[in-house]
This record gives sequence, C-alpha cells and structure tokens, in this order.
Amino acid sequence: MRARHGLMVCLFTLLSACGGESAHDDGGTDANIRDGGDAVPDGGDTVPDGGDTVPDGGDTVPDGGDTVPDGGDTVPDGGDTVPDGGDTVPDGGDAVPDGGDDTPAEGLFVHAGTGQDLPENGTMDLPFKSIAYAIEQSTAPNIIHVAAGTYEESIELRNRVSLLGGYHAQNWSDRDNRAWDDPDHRTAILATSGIGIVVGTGVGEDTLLDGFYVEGGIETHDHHSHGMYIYDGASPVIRNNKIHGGHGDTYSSGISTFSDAAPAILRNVVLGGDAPYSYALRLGETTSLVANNLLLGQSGTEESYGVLVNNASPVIVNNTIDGGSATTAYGLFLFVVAAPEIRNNIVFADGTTQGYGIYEATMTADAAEVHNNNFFACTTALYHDWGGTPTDITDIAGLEALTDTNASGNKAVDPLFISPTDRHLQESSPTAVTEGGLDQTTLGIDDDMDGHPRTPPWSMGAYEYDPQ
Ligand SMILES: [Ca+2]
Repeated sequence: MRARHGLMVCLFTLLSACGGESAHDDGGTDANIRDGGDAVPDGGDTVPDGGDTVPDGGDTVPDGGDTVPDGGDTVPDGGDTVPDGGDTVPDGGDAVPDGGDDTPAEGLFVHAGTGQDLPENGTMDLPFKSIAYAIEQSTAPNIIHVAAGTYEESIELRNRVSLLGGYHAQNWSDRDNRAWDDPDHRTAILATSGIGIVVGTGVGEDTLLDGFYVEGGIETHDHHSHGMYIYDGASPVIRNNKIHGGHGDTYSSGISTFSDAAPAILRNVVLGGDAPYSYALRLGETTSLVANNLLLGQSGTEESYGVLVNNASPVIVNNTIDGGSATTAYGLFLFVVAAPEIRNNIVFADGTTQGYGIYEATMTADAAEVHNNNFFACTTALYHDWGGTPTDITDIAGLEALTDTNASGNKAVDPLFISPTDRHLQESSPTAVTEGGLDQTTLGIDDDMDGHPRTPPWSMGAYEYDPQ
C-alpha cells in the first residue's frame, strides 16, 4: 500500500498545477486526509487506474480525429450545435432538435430492445443496439438519439457527437429527458467497469449529454467508482441527467473532473454512491460552471460530500446541496488551492456526528465568494475556517466577517422544502430564501432545475419559487 500511495502522489504532482507538497499536516483530527501528509486524499487520486493516464473504463483513448474544442462559451447559445434547453422551436443553426420538438429528423438512433449493431443500421427504423457502437460509427458533428431502456455498457464521448436520451421505446416522437424514474423514458447507462461515461481529450462544448440515467459500476482498482469521469480539458455540456456514483468499495463519485476539464453541469441530479466515502461532485482542476443541480452526497458510512473542490475555482450557483448522511457530512469541502465562487445555493450537511456547510481543509483553501446562500441543518458549523479563530463558525455574522472570503447576503433558515425528498420551495418557505438570490443572468443562466424561468428576485437553490 505504501508503494501505491507514493505512486499516486507522484502522479498527482505531475498532473496537477498544484505542485509541491501540502503544507498541512494530518493533525490527527483531520479525518479527510488519509495518506499521512500526502497532498492528495485517498479518494482524490487524480488517475483512476493505478498509473494509467487514461482510465481503463473498458474504453479506448479518444479518437484522434476529433477537432479542437471550440472553447469560449460555457453555456450553449443559439448558434451552437448543442440545443438550448427547453425551447419549443429549434434555435437557428442548431444541428440538434430541442427537447420539446417533434420526431427528430437527423442523426443516429439506438434502441436497446430492437436494435442491432450492424454497420448499415443506425436509422429510426433500424437502430443500433448499443450506444458505444453508435459513437464508434458516427461522424462528427452528429447527434445520437437513444430510446428508453437499459444499456449495460461503459462509454466514452467523442467531440461534437451529442447523446440525447429519454425517447419512449415505442415512439420516437415522445421524449421526456427528465423522467429518469419513469420506465417509459428512463434511458439508463449502467457501467460495466468502474466508470459509466469517460470524457477526455478534445471534447468541447458542442458535445452534449442530455436525458440519461447514469450509474457508475463496481470500483476500479483504486477502490473508486465514478458515474462520469471528465478530464484533459474536456468541456462537454452535461444537462438533464441523473448521475449516480456507483459502488466503489471505498470511494464513489457521481461526477469527477481532473486536469483542466471544464464541463458545464446544468440541471442534473448528481448523487454519490454506496461507498464508505461518497461524493456527488469531485471538482478537481476545473473552472466548471455548476448551476441548477441537486447535489446529494448520499449515505457513505464514513464521510459524504456534496461537492469536493480540489485545486480548482469553479462557479457554483443555484444548486441545492445535501452533504449526505454519513458519520461526517460536508456540503462543500475545499481541499488545496481551492477558490470557488459559491452563490445562491441551499446547503445542508446533517451528518450523524459532524456536518459542515463549507469546510476548508487546508491553508490554501478559501472560498473566493460566498454570496446569498442559505445554510441550515449543518450539524457542526456553517463554515470551517482553516486556521481561524474560531475554526468552526456557526452563525452568518461570523461567516461574513471572514477576512479571506468575500461573503454577504447569506442566510441560515429552514427553507421548508415540500418534503425531505422533494426539495422544491413552497408557499410557506421564507421569502429570505424564495427571494434571497442574486441575478446570475450574466452567466447565461435564465432558468431553474425544472427549466422554469428565473424571475427577479431570484430564489436560492435549484428551484425558483414565486410567492403567490
Ligand atoms: Ca423569483
């Protein structure tokens, strides 16, 4: 085990811009650091498969023929090949129909039940059977329409080959990309390796994954499973999916990013898995935009995390973040060189023994901005301030007095969700929450988790609620 830990540290140093050793020590009280002084927690290995730079995942290296990512926008706009969500009419120039359109006319088709993986197939009438085969057969740009069903495969996305799920298995004209639990529309990718979907080199923002249920598999041999693993500068749009971390024997993560990946993660439900250490999102080495998601740390027995930020400065807005129900739960856990912007989120972390809304794990982790979030049901503290006096901050005044973090407009009230499992706001929810958010339209966001319009003043959390 020692040898492998040493290897992992070397790899981490090579792959990250962080460099050098962590300045912190384990101190005996920091349950999050398990390598005895390493800069990387065990769960944070930047490479999933014992030394490979490309995860095994049952997949191959991304196709060399992909073009350079377009770069630029993190949110698709009218002229992109990725459709804007929720439109009833295709945007001019889209190569892909929007979710509410009639029968798709272009692209390739996949049907788990009636399809066959033959090179001449791929039409609506004679679809392919597997998603991986369709990706292999496609030329870019392209769109692959996937019918409801169960796809037991691990796949790797290609640049400008978008995947749309949620089509009724008997009717290509009937699509619901958010009915993940409805058998008629549930389009499930169940990993056959540790990772459900890999996204790597050269995959840019014109590549969309929309309308899938994804589940990571059984651990890779670093004891970690991932629903999605996004690395090496990939910047796909991940939207309208339900993504589950799977079943690592130690770690499981819904979505993990590494090595300058910059996906836009919008309107998804992202869950940790069943492992003792369970993470909804692990954001390493990224500037991702993370908006309008439910991020649920789940039921790790040891520790559960809504979002782990490591050597990264993501923008995290209007999410509802549940640190989970492990012994120790974290809403947002900031590891090394972490400087996220955190706005308009609802955060709770009621771990059975300890729970933190935001936790700084090292001296190089300081939230850059904490504006207009609501923290409640945080067992131990709203904010753990590394090296601060006190370290555990339990009220908003203390949070907004932090010297290393720009914080304002935060609240600590029970938002009164409709129920513990339905996190919509309702009439009895306090206006401090329903009208407590900041306008984020400059980020290209104008809707909520359900695709409903944001209305000024914005609500906190994933769902907009307009008081009647
Ligand atoms: Ca509003």
